Amino acid sequence: FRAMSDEQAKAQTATPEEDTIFDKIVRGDIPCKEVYSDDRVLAFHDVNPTAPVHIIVIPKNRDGLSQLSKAREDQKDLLGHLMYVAQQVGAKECPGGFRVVINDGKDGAQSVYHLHLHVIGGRPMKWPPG
Ligand code: D5M
Repeated sequence: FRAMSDEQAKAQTATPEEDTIFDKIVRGDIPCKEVYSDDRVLAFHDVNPTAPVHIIVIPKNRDGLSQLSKAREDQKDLLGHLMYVAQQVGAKECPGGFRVVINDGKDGAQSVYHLHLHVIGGRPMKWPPG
């Protein structure tokens, strides 16, 4: 019971600067199905796929990039690299086309506060998204 209370208290005070599940994946503390890795970026299959292909692309070093709206000017090169990796992964896994999504904040339905691009495909997408 004590542990549960601690966990609940932690959820109440969680800030975007705290460790996320993606930090644990980068460190290798929890496993992922990796599809791409380099010195700055990691891509892996989403654990809860919304389409036949659903890949998450993240910066290995979060460095304050909890969400897109927190991006700094000195991170523009990293943002470009993330999109380039998304393109490479998408073109390889989804030759018929794909979608790249970044959810930002509460209204954007963001759940993990470590910037990530969703690469989604393998079926025709609908528009507009919900
Ligand atoms: O999307 C966060 C996404 O992260 C969501 O699609 C599930 C995915 N996710 C959460 N935990 C894991 C693990 N452990 N492995 C792989 N994928 C994971 P958001 O845009 O924040 O709503």
